[in-house]
Amino acid sequence: MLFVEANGARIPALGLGTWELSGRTCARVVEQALRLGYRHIDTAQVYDNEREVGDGVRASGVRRDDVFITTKVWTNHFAPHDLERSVKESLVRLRLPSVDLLLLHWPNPHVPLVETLGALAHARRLGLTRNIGVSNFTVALIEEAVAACPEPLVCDQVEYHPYLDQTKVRAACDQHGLALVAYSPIAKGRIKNDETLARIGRVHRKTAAQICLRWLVQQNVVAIPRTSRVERLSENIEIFDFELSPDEMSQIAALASPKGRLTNFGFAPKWD
Ligand code: 1BO
Repeated sequence: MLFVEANGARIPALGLGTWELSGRTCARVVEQALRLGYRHIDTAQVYDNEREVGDGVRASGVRRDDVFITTKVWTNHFAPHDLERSVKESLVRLRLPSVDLLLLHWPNPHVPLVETLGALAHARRLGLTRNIGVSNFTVALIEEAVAACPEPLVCDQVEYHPYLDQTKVRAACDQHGLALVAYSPIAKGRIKNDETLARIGRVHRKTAAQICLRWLVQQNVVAIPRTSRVERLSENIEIFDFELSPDEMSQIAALASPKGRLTNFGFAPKWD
């Protein structure tokens, strides 16, 4: 497993995303993923599956210290007094004393960012999390957050896959030492029948999804694909035994389109 280093954090380059996984399926997939060698699990308060993630981690038998666990604070808990309480509730659901990474899930323009970041940093100082970061932040918001946060931020988690150009966010992350963590890294399955990825896959004897994930980790990006199917868990992790050429990397980057974004809620910020 490769790691991405970011402002003191060491994040496994491939993780399991759990958005839209629930109940027994979620616990079973987390357990299987850890048995297969995954060492990074991503959850969030709003996914309503922190309890099942905790169940899966315990059932796997993998030592807590060997797993990197992220959760995210939902935007209705951004007021400073509320953030700490909500994180403690997440930890009760996960049945853990702390997480490895705690993120602000989406920007919330109704609460001053400086106050929320102060509360996030305080949660770190209390030992509720080892690292802090943000998610769905634009370049302007990254700049504002880095300037206002009393503790180093280690990542921005955003949608990223070959159909969505994230050059500007990547550059801002690089400039400030943040890792870019990619959610929906295989574009919710839309890459499956992509001609370019399939052609490159034939050269390396890999699937389109494996080519796509390799393309991300080869840019020093962390990818957190989600799946509920055990065979896909194995497929997604078998990306560390080959390398894409610079020309193949460019061919994949050229697939980006202005209509590539798949997650765009009404409360989303104005994207770069
Ligand atoms: C509302 C969830 C978006 C991805 O984490």
